[in-house]
Amino acid sequence: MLKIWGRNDGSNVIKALWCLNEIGVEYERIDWGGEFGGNDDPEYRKKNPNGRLPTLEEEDGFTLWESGAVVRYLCGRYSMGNMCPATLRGRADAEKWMDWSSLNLGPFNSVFLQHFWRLPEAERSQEVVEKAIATTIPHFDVLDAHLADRDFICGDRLTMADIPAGVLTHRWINWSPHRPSHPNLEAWHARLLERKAYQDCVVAVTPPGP
Ligand SMILES: N[C@@H](CCC(=O)N[C@@H](CS)C(=O)NCC(=O)O)C(=O)O
Repeated sequence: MLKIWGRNDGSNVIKALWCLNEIGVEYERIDWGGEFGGNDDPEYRKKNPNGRLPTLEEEDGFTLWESGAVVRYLCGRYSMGNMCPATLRGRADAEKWMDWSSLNLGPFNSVFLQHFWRLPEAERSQEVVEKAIATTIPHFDVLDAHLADRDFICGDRLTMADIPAGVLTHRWINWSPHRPSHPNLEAWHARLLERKAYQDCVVAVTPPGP
């Protein structure tokens, strides 16, 4: 059976898990990293030399790391023409939004986790969090405008394009209570909330915010 190495609450692991749950592929998840440790285990490093999560492993020994690559692979393998758009241009468009989301919406997630949960209390700074919010707002302005005339990022159905943004938007909405209103983004998030896979893999494991 396909394996995913990684604790179930890491934002990058969640991308792979939500994707697998959406496409209905059975998998085994191994608690790894974070409080479970194991990232420096030499056998694990053979699978993923970065010692990070997630790592996908198939029965024949094929391994893959880097969450965006894992999501693309899963959608291409198990959901071509659905989660993975069938045309080259459709796929490029979805991949564009996947990369854009991780690059632009991801840093707020890291800053918040550090300054709300992980750093010793004396080193936490609300100012740093506020700066990360201010830097991230223009990116959400872009996504909000894009969603004005479509239900999902690539059109009328969920695709792999929604995965990284969907994971990071749930954190944004829960962790930045004073953010500006983004009605199209919020409507899209509400549509994601209707999905069991999103509830199970994203909502259920998102740490609470302020
Ligand atoms: N760019 C990588 C980042 C991987 C990454 O940093 N993952 C986090 C978890 S979300 C991690 O491994 N953290 C160390 C740990 O949890 O032990 C990806 O998207 O897969």
